[in-house]
Amino acid sequence: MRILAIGVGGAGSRIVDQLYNHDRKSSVSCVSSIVVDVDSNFLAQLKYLPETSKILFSVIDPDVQYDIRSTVDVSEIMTRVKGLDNIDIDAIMVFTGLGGNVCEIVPEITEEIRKSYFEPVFAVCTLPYLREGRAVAKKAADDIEKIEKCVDGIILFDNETWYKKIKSSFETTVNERGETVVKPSPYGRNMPNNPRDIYMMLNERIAKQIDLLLRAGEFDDRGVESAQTVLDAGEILNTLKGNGLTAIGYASEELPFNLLDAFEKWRSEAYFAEGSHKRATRIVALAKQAVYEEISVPCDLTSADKALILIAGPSKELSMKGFQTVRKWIDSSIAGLEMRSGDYPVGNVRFVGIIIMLSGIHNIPRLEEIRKLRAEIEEEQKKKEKEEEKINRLDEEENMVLSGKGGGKSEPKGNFAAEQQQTQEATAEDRIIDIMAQHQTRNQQYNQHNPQPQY
Ligand SMILES: Nc1nc2c(ncn2[C@@H]2O[C@H](COP(=O)(O)OP(=O)(O)OP(=O)(O)O)[C@@H](O)[C@H]2O)c(=O)[nH]1
Ligand SMILES: [Mg+2]
Repeated sequence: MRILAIGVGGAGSRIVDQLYNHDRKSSVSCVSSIVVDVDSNFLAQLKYLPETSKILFSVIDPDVQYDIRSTVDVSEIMTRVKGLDNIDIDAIMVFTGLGGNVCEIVPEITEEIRKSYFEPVFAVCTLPYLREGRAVAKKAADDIEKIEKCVDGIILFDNETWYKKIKSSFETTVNERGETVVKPSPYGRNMPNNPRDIYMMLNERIAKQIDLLLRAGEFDDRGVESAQTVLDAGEILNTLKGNGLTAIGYASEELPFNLLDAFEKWRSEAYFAEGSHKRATRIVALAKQAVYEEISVPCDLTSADKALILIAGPSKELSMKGFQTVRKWIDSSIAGLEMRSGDYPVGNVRFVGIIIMLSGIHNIPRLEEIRKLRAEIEEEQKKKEKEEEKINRLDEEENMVLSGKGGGKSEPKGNFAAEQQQTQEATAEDRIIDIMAQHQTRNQQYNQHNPQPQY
């Protein structure tokens, strides 16, 4: 499957950069890339993309609030996109980080693309980390709703989940000799401290998942053996299309190198029966891992409308029994009725891999969490507005009272002034009474209740 990949903003550009790297390493090219950002440093830091794939719309200082619509020229993006080799693309994918500023331009870009291309447009979006705070979460929740309206589907990747996952893969353990050792991780030797290096790890994961999806059915002559069920690009696109949010799970297992492979024909039947059971359970275990552990965004499988399953590896390792069990499991679990599946027997690899794509998912706990944070902010905002309204009303009433225009129950301001004056007069009167009292004889004591002096 061939795509036009457009990276928008820092996250989008970095992911497309890594996707481009996967693509150029492979013998079949599946991606035409272009990236757009307002930060020249970030564009310069991209490792793999050629300069011709980068579009910069400069702002004086990206850290200072800028207006994205007046900064990015969508027609310029379109001119550059049309200059790419897009003749045989099957889809357009826009990559972006939800919660960022540049990602706000995605609906405009999509709208322009639709004027020139009839291929479906998908977005690949990252959800922010929890620690980025409620304002970013709120923006991400708003962004996703705006983007959802203008694309044919969104593939979600949760930064928070994958950050935790990668971090825990580096956890230390104590060995038999009581020494603290770092557990080997498939992501590298050590967990980096630099956020940019952590993003690299996350982006590598996203790029790999998307790359595998694109490559389904695009193996070169050296690789493909005869497949039992083949899926083409159209079926992948149909699973994604018109169906809201999609999660992609991918799990693989390296096959142990076995010298006895060479003497396969002399092995006993019992050996093969045992091996067949092992191969079937491996496929089922990998499928569970793909859905529950290695998924781009954790979600409720039973809330999905559609699913797609692909298994790949050397044909003798792809157990049809295992494959059927997985198909039955997914088919009976998802809410919808559409399920597609295919196998790609590849001769020259030493791994078995499985991709499970779930689309039209209605229950994504991380998204719910982000929406809850937005609801909290909105609730607080409403409360604040109500309080401000109350204060304003009181101020208004006070002003009316002061200007003497008030009526109804509230005390008119004029009266208040008169009352103040009266109080002042009363205080003066009290003082005179006091003085008089001091100079009066006992008989002449002034009685407040009967102001007639008593002689
Ligand atoms: N997976 C991944 N996520 C990223 C990366 N960079 C940023 N993010 C996430 O994406 C969100 C948006 O960040 P950017 O894409 O850098 O933002 P932007 O659209 O360029 O806009 P600015 O905020 O103006 O830089 C962030 O809040 C992060 O959650 C990255 O390289 N990889
Ligand atoms: Mg940026």
